[in-house]
Amino acid sequence: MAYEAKNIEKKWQEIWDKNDYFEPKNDFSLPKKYILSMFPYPSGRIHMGHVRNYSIGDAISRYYRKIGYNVLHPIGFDSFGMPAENAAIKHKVHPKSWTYENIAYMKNELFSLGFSFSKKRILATSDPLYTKFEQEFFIKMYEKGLIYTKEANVNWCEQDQTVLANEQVEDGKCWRCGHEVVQKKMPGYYVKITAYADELLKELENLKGKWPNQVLTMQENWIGKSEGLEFKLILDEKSQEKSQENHISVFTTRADTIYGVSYIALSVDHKIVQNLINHSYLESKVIEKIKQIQNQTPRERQSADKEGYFLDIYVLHPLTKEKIPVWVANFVLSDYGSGAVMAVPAHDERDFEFANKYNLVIKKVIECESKLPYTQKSGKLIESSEFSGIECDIARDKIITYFENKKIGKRTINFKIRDWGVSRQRYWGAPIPMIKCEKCGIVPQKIENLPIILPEDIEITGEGNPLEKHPTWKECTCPKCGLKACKETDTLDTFFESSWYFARFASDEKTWQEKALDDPSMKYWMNVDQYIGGIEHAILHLLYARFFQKALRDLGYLTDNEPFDRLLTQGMVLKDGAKMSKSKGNVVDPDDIIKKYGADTARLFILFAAPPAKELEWNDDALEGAYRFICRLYDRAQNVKKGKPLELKQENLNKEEKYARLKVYEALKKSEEVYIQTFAFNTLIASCMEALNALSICKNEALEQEAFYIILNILEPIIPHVCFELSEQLFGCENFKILKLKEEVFVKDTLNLAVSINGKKRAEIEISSSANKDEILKMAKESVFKWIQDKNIVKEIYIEGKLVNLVIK
Ligand code: ANZ
Ligand code: ZN
Repeated sequence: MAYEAKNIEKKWQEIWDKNDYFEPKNDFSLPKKYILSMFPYPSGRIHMGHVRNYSIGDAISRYYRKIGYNVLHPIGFDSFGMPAENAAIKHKVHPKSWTYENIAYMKNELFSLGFSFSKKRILATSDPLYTKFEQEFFIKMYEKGLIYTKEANVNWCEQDQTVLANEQVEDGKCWRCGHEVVQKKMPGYYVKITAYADELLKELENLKGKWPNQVLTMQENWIGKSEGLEFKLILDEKSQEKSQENHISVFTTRADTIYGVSYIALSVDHKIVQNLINHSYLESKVIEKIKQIQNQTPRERQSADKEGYFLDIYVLHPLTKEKIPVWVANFVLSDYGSGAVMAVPAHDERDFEFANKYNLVIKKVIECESKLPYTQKSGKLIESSEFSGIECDIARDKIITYFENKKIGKRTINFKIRDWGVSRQRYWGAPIPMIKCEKCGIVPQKIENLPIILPEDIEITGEGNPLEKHPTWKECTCPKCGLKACKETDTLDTFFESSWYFARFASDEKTWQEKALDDPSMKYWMNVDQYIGGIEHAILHLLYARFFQKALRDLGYLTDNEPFDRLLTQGMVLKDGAKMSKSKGNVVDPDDIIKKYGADTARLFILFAAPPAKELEWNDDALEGAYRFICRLYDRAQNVKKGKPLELKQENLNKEEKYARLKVYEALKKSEEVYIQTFAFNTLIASCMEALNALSICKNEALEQEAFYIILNILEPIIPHVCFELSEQLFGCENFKILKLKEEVFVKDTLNLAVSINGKKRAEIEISSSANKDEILKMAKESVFKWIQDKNIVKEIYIEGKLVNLVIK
């Protein structure tokens, strides 16, 4: 019988399915593991990145089941979003049918790879039942003040005709389509992620060692906590009159440089700038320039050449009372701190460049040898009145305290992270469950009326908001006053859906109809023990999900503080050095591999080709190699004696047999560390190959039997179909237990000793570990006979287990 992947794989997939092998058990007394790979977007077909992601998660899940854990390993589809609408425009299909056809196809592909997903807990985030509870969360958050509306400058993608959150703008471009993002003032709903900024930052600490450092650092920088001083600079009398304000607030992280301030820079959106424009104090040429800058994205402003205009107003320095000129400048961010900067050109790069360009005063206040700007945070203060001579770290604190004592400023913390804008002007998303009533204003839908679902008769042209253009959908009555009102026509950012799917998965599916999340399941299954997915979500999904966990905890739905205990970010799958992608035309279709070689070969290749966190370069030869390995394993198993393995007596084995058995047990030992700790599946597979090689020169039936029992067991989480098949053929059991390590196998019964003469190594001997000193010395002398035959040995030194040294004359 030769190896035939197709039949074997079909057979076992049916058996697993029939026996509900992969369903989590509702016995909450068992130890549990919740293993989750990020769910896919139903783009149409599974790609190699998915195969990698799910092969890793599957191997871990299968291992934990094997050692007695109750395992939750679910899958679903992140199924709202733009591509469905783009397909609708291009191919005239309805986004819903496009999506659900893709889901059906991809589900089949996933199960044909033998992934041990629960079938009862599959969900799609576009299901009305999912929308229902998502809208419930939205309303609960709104009522708690965690969601609010405001009109603000937003990132707008012309291509996708929709708003993007800050996290979804990468290098000034749309994360999805790569189109340049522009600024647009619009009303929208915002999630108050900033309310959790401190907690989101603090708890990164607890994730150290469990999440990749790179992800932790990216989140830390994104949250961007700065400690500093906020204080007011009073405008002189004439300037107050002109600007209609009496002061300017600034935020500085470098209070130690307070004596080096030589001008104040305002952002173009600062209230004072607007007031000066409104009262015609600025030249039309300047106003024109300011308008231009206002239309740029923050990023464009940052990368442009420094540019600004003197506003012909002055503030007084809070300590020296000197007059300081006020400028408007393009490099000052509108929505950070107070949108105004105390500029210290001697010690700040941007301030320096600006001062140079406009010939402004540059005043050095930290002692340094190097040329200006000197931006390091070390050195003693100079020209700083009573603070001169103090190290700047200490001075910074002293100056803040001084401001606080005089009640002219306060210690302040600023975060870079901004609230998450979730309104999208697209059709294929969860409707925002809010109503606009002329009398009552903005009113949430009633919980009992959820879900608010999408109309199916819709025209999608790619222009304008489809729900807004629908003739009747938005008509409704106000839940508060009963008058005619309007439904909100924006839908939710799809990251809203993926922020809580892991908790939904953990709920008993029998409760799915009635409630969002069921308590006993949340307490038992959450949080996710091992999460696996791409690094591209480092600050998008992974940050939103952490926020949701905390918000849902505070709304009483969940108890854990963090959603994901451990995180593995798998590396990309490359071909010819580039990421596999349709646009580059270098994709390998997993379906083709399954057809040609079978699912086990695909899985073995993907886990053997590289450690999971590293990039994986596609290699046809290695794929062939994986297939040949499975064929050989199968062929050799045909000659193994059938029946449960017998007890093996270590002392009855010869040298080669002992070595082969050692290799088998080494692989067994390694399996524990790999499946639980390192996930270096490639090294585990290599160990199994080594063991099989060592075994090939032995002719011991019982040893072979034991070895196959163990190796099939170790490899089963990686190549499950063939391992189930062979273990059934050989041992008549379908799911067998990992054997305990036998310590005697690891006891070496021979060891190698170096033999030196006058300290110089001349030979090596292999001795039995039970040999005594006399026997060892005798063997040692024989091994170096030609060097000592006509010499006198004056001293014989034996260092136990290490070496023999003969001193001769
Ligand atoms: C004076 C100073 C002197 C500053 C110096 C830096 C160096 P982080 O660390 O990112 O929080 N700043 C404050 N508000 C700003 C805004 N709206 N747009 C642009 N820059 C702004 O940055 C804080 C520092 O960035 C602050 O400290 C302020 O400049 C500037 F040698 O104040 B500093
Ligand atoms: Zn009303």
